[in-house]
Amino acid sequence: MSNPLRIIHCDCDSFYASVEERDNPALTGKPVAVGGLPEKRGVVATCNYVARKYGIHSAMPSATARRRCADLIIIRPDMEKYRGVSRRVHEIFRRHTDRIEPLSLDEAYLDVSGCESFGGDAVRIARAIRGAVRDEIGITISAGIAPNKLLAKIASDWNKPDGQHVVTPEAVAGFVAELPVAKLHGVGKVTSAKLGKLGIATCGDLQKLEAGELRELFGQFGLRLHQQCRGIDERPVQPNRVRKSVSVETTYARDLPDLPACLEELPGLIASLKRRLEHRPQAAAVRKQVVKIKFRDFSQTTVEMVSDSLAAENFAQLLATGFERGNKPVRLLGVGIRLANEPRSA
Ligand code: DCP
Ligand code: MG
Repeated sequence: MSNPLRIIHCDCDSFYASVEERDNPALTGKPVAVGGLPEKRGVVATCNYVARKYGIHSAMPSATARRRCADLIIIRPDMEKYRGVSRRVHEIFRRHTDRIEPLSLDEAYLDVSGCESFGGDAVRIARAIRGAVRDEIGITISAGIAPNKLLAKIASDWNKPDGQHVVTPEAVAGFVAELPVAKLHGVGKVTSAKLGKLGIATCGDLQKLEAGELRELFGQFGLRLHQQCRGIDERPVQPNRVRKSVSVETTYARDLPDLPACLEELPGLIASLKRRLEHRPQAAAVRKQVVKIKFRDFSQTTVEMVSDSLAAENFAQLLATGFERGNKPVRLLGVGIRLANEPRSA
């Protein structure tokens, strides 16, 4: 019988911050965040584990983070560098399998069933990957090893940072019993709240609902919940998953007062969108152009149009339409594109 432990979920530890620490040993042991500046209304992209002890986390305003820890060292992100490190991490993955599904720069699922290295032993493969990432790249990566994607992803968090955790088929029932429902794939705030009202907090609680009841409540997704809360997940690892959209956005230090001020920002945003696209591994066809606007009162709108280009005049038109909807000062602007599912053959 083939080894049931076939999925490894790999996730680098405090990724951007670890890369910065690697490159500047003087940072070792100090609280470090990577993100925007507090005085420019920046946010924390990530922070190291020393900073996490102060309650600092991703997406927190940098000003709040600095209040929680006066000594916090804040480093501006260097995306080019992180993309380079990500490519090298992926090269290490590929020594063991081609079946790799990237989730973000620092995270991927690997299907190692039938792999030759270590006789396909996922636990040893994970250990080898982690050793190579540490020795050759100089950062740490955690891994979860399990029969499926759902369990592997949760397991990679279990012994973070710099650890791994295995969920054997025998351990699945115990593993999910106390697991909060919010950890399941597709369960966000809305579903969690709906379940909470029914007194359901853990997968163990959720198991008490019949498939039919869950279907009543959540439709088709309810049936997947019925499986997921038992640790069942049949989603395959999908290599070459094509990203469906790419966008860039900026929060301004001072609100942009009117439409002309917004239009002035467009060329810069479009230029950085183009740079972002240049670094994509595969070129997919453009299907839509999108503009996102967040107003001073945090209300937000997006406008999109069918298009196969990045034409500046289209972005300008979308911006004008979106601005009209709020007609007040703007704190954030974003431009992006949606892509076709099929990669354009290069
Ligand atoms: N990131 C970001 N903004 C967020 C979340 C993440 O810019 N709101 C970036 C910075 C992270 C990277 O993506 O370094 C990877 O995200 P993770 O969620 O994996 O977080 P970390 O790798 O930083 O930490 P962990 O050790 O929890 O994986
Ligand atoms: Mg990570």
